[in-house]
Amino acid sequence: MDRDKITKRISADLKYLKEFTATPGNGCTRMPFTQETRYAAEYLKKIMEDAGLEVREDCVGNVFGTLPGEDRSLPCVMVGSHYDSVYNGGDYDGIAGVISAVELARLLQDEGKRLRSDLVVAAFMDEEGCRFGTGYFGSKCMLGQMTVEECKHYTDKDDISVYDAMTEYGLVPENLKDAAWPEGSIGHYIELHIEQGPVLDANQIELGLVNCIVGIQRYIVKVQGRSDHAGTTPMDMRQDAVNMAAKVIGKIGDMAKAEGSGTVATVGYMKVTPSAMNVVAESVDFSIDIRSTDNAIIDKIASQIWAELDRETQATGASWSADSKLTITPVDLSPAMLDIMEESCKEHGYSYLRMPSGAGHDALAIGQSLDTVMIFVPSKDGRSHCPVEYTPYEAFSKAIEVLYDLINRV
Ligand code: HGY
Ligand code: MN
Ligand code: MN
Repeated sequence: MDRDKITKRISADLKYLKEFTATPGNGCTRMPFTQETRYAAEYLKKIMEDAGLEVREDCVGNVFGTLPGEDRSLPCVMVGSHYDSVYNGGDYDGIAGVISAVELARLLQDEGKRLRSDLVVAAFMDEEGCRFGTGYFGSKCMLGQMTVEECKHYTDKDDISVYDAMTEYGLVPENLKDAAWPEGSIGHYIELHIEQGPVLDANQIELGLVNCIVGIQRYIVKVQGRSDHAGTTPMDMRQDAVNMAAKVIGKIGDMAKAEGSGTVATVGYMKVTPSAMNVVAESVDFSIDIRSTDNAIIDKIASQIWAELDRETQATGASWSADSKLTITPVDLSPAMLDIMEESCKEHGYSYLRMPSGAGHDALAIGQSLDTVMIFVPSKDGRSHCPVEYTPYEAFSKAIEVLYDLINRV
């Protein structure tokens, strides 16, 4: 297979797409239902059409391109990823998987080949959940697992709901159910993604064959204290929300470390109210993201955090609450597709490692109910979700070669 041709085509697309960011010069910021996703969607539709695919954008912003198979009544092979990003993220997370899927269609066209079933290239909206605190929005809509009520519930930092953002974007959230694919219409889901961690790069391994994906629980916690004068209020009379939240937050990392086996817990977002130097904080909102391949460990850490919040708030007569943003269990991926990919790696002489994914991906949502697999390419120094995220384009061409074998053999 001409990997230079592959590298040349995907690099041209990725260089073009990285311009669709709200923070030029400071990483990729392509939030769902924004001008940036609109530009990216139009570009994806164009290159899918150029590749001879039947193209459509669904009622929630997912973009699909279909290359008809020999028997269109068969469940399709879907290959894809997401085209939104985190704030100030990298140029490869999600979008490189979408472009790699388009490249698979181009390769079939170059060879005048057809799969037995349809090949569907999928570009999902709002996998990251950064703007609204959700996650896997587009893929969950495809699975029929999102409701209009939830769209009204989830809001961004400016208190704009998913519902209003979709409306503003020109969509009709009431049509949400139309995004669901018929039961049995998707036979396999395959996702190529950057590893976003250090394992492949540190060990100089070319490809990761992902055998499981961690479960995730995400919350926004509010510690509700009382605002007071910072100078005149004695220390034993305070309900200082920052002081209470900090004591709990300071223990979360050690809770995860104590469990080992790749368990992680992260506080990535905090908001202090009223946030003034001479005012004892009235309240603190902070995020929690807990992940493990063992769901019981995730539940255990959540319970430990709730117990610490009880302890700190009861001591001062304050209170706390937690708003659940995401709860999704760990998923084991397709042994059969892993075996096909392993065979292909051996044929091509690519080094590979069967490994878990600490990042979520649309495959985590889809793999709960469908035959799913992922393939990783190395992330330089393990860095991701930041502007320095980097993977050489030729690394993708090896993964695309393995996926080309997979879609022809599955
Ligand atoms: O957060 C994640 O695991 C993924 O990057 N959305
Ligand atoms: Mn991501
Ligand atoms: Mn991603």
